[in-house]
Amino acid sequence: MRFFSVENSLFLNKITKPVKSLIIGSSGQIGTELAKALREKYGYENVITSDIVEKNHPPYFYLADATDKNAVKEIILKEEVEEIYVMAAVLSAKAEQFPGRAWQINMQILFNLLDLFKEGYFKKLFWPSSIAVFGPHTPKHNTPQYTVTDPDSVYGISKLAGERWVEYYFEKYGLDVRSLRYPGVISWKVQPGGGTTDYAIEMFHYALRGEKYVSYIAPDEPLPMIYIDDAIQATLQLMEAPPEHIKVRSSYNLAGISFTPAQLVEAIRKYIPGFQVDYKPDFRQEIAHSWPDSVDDAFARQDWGWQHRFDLEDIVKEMLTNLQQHFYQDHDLIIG
Ligand code: AKB
Repeated sequence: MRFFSVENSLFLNKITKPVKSLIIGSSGQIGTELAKALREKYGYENVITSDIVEKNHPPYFYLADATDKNAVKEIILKEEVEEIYVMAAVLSAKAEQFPGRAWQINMQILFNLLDLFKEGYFKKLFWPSSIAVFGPHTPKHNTPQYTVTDPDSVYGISKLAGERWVEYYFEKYGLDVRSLRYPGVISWKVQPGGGTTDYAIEMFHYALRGEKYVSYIAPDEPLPMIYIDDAIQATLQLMEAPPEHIKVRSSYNLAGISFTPAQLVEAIRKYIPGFQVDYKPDFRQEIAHSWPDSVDDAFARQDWGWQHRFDLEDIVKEMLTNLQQHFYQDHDLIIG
């Protein structure tokens, strides 16, 4: 369990105190679900959230810019935060449009946290990496944990640099930083913004609205993807694992499933047969093509028991059911 224990010398019984976490970027796609999962497990008041946009409310929420080190430090001190999850980043497609800004934001947030960590302000850090660390010369199929990493996107370069830094801080200063190379994350509650893999989520929305979708990814381009529940489960499992089990201190490969746009369309058409799709690949297709088709996450499985639960069929059912129920009630779809 994820509790620090304090010895009570008089009665020799263990008093346990829940760990207090801070999620930076808590209003985004992964941050929203992570906050919910952590709060269900450890109590609402033990999970502090913060974002640059105000979608949540105080108490336990702070409107803050994570590139401002002092703003983050103030939250840590005020709330006695012990563990931090950094879910704020400029994703791949957006980063290609604003390279300098994306690099500055992604790296500044990480360095602020590494500095504060080194200065002793908290005890454990989760920092997300991505399949974007791989590049055109990486083996595409079942991409291993240790292989060629020659990303040619700004986002990928920032993630790879981040991986090198977190491992460096672990080796040099013993900082307990943990990381996952997320594939494309499929979720229904909050849409991501600015990612290459976002097409998969957009397809569900268009299908449910009865609109034609124009895919910016080619029909036969496979990409590694994961359902949000699996992504959250992996994050919690990694953070809860005893430190001696964490053998990869850069970032763990993480796999769910892989599919192409054409395969996703076919799976959605089982429920919405009239769903129309056109293909007009743009610069995001080039990014997608430089990423793996599938990744090998054997290290995550061996070291801390990772196993994904959701396959394509499960994801399609979950997405259509939840989106229909929460956003498109007027669409009379029956999912068996
Ligand atoms: C993106 O498409 O940029 C992200 C990612 C794979 O890191 N979803």
